[in-house]
Amino acid sequence: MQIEKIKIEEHNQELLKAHQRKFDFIAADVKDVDELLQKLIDFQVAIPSWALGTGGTRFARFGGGGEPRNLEEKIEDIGLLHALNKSSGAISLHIPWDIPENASHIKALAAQNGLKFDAMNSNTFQDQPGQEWSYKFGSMQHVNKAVRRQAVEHNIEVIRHGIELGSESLTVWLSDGSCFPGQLNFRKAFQHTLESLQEVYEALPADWKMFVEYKAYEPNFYSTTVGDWGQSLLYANKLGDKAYTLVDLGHHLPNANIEQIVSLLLMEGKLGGFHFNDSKYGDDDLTVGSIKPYQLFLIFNELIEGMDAKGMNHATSLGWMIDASHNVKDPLEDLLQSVEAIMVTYAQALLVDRAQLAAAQDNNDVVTAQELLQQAFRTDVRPLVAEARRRCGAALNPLGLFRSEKVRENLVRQRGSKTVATGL
Ligand code: AFD
Ligand code: MN
Ligand code: MN
Repeated sequence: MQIEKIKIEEHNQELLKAHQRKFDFIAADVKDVDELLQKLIDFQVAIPSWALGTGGTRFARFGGGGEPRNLEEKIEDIGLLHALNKSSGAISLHIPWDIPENASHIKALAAQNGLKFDAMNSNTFQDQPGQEWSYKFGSMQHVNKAVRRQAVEHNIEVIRHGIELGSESLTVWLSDGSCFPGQLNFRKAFQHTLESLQEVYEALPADWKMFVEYKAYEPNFYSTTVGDWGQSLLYANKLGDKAYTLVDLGHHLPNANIEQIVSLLLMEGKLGGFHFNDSKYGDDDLTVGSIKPYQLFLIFNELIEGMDAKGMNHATSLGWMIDASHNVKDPLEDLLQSVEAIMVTYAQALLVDRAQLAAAQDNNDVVTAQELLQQAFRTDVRPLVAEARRRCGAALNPLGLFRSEKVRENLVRQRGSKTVATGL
């Protein structure tokens, strides 16, 4: 299904008057409003192929209808999102779930939908049918060289698929670790993992990046071999210039100061990619901004501060992606909410008066520093985000149009009520 341009125009026309009033109100207070809007227009967040269907927990999965049955339909769904918000112009694939049968056809289909191929994701946390060696006791960390070899070859295979599609990065998330004390020799596990990553790194094309994602726990509950940003940074530093740390918001221990992590990784030139989601307890994969919006704002504040300090481009220097799972919501509606939350928070962080904040910090004026941050956070920037969308042909209210156009009902009619997306 596609949303015609004319539908978006009609929708915008209907909302225009009320929107204009709210936009004029906030625009009057913003310095260089056109420059800010251009930054919002340029900012794109990749959608992972695995977030388009209903996820599940280890207890149950309550599937919804009309979910994409193949890679073509996943691209079609992200094309829909992108038509509505013009902020989700990229797809991130997971191999083997999304192996393209005909790469040039898939590439053309993505281009038709205005989509690029973001980072490729490898999978050595599951055994696939017909696979020779099991990953039960890890992949790149494994005591058996043959298992490590298999994991390395899989990652090289993923790079090959990515080259065909025009992707430029590989994200490696390893579930490797141990469930019980004594199970693993930590040093050996690290060395094996490093050697395996080095072999994959050797296979990276010159213009590619490798993102090493860390996670504190789960599925292993005693130790994880890439367990935190320190370990990820160790690997990335040892691998070389093309290797970076990837921060997934749900992969920290409770109350970790993620904004500080982000700041220091940027300082070291080693922050490469970002996975957005929200959580209350762990890797909950909930809608961005649904639980801790102030934390997200503080993270964005450091992202902008750190990127500006290095002259980085907000839109293109880092790999931005949503990494979420939807158990009770319509996945597409949830993704629209997540993208909106990201754009709102980015806009708020752009409003922070950096010169005044630096002066307050230099004067140890703690009160002013807090006022400056909260002034930006408490500003309702939604009309700015909506205006950026309107200016590039997207909908003033993407979620509203999704519902009034009965997108889900149409997808259920086309695809059926009991479809399951590959990988879920
Ligand atoms: C994991 C990680 C990682 C991985 C994904 C697989 O966040 O990004 O690729 O889930 O579904 O928790
Ligand atoms: Mn992730
Ligand atoms: Mn995760």
